Amino acid sequence: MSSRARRTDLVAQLEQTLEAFDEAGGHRVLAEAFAELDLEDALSDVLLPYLHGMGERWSKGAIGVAQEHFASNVIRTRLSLLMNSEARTEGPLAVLACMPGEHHEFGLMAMALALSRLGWRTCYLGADTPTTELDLTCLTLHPDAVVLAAHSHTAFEAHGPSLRRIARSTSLHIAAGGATDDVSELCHASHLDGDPVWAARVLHDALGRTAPHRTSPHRAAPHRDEPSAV
Ligand code: B12
Repeated sequence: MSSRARRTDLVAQLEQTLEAFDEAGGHRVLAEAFAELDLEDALSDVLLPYLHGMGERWSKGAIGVAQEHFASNVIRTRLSLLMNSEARTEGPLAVLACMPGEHHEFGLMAMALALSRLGWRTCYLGADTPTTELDLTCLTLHPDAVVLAAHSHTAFEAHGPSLRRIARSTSLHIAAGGATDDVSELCHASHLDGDPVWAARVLHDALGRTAPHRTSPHRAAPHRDEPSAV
C-alpha cells in the first residue's frame, strides 16, 4: 500500500472504530498512525482530516453527539499521552490556551505537540481558560510566546484589554477560526494562519531559533494578590 493510501486507510479505520464506540480499536489505530508516520504527518494527514470528516458527519446527522463525544474523548486521551511523552525540560517556552468559552482544543494540542518536536517546552492550559489566569501564568513563567485559540472572533474581542496587557510583556499569537487580521490588530497579537503544524513551524522560524536557552523549573509563582498589570 502506498504511503498516501495508508494515510487514507488510517482515517477510514478511525471512523470505523471510534464511531462504533470501539475504544481499544480507536487507540490501536491512533497508536499505529503515530508510530508509522512522523508526528507532523500523523497530525496533518490522519488526525485533522479525521476530525473534519467526523464534524461533517455529525452536522449532517450521520452520527450522533454520543459518537462525537466518545471519539473526542479517545483522541484527547491519546494526544495527552503524546504531549506527556514529548515534554521537554529545556528550550523556548510557549503557553497555549483556549479563550474563555472555547472547548475546541485539538488544534491547540496539535500545535503544542508540533512545537515540542521542534524543541520547545510547552505549558498547555487547555479549554476555556480565564484571561486573568493566563495573565498570572505569563507573569510567573515569562514565556517566549503565548498562543491562544478560539473559533469565534468575539471570544478574542471581548477580552481585548486583557490580551493587549499580555502582549506588552510577551509575544502574543492568536489562531483558529476566530482569529482574523482585524482581531489581531485589536489585541496587539500576530495572526497564526494555517493549520497547527504549519503554524508551529512559522512560530519556530520567527522566535524559536533566537530565544535564549532556558530550562525548567521556573521562578516561584507571584502571590495572587499582586497586581497583574505589567
Ligand atoms: C471535536 C469537536 C468538538 C468537541 C471538542 C473536544 C475537544 N476537547 O476539543 C466538543 C464535543 C467539545 C465540541 C463542542 C461543540 N462544537 Co464542535 N466540533 C468538533 C469537530 C468535530 C472537530 C474540531 C477539531 O478539533 N478540529 C480540528 C481543528 C484543528 O480543525 P478546525 O477546527 O477546522 O481548524 C482549522 C483552523 O481553524 C486551524 N486551527 C484550529 N485550531 C487551531 C489552533 C491553533 C493553535 C492553530 C495554529 C490553528 C488552529 O486549523 C484547522 C485547519 O487545519 C468540529 C468539526 C471540524 N470541522 O473541525 C466541530 C465543530 C467545530 N463544532 C461545532 C459546534 C457547533 C460545536 C458546539 C457549539 C456544539 C453544541 N451545540 O454544543 C460546541 C461548542 C463548544 C464550545 N463552546 O467551544 C461546529 C462549529 C460551527 C461554527 N462554524 O461555529 C463544527 C465545525 C461542527 C460542524 N460541522 O458544525 N465540538
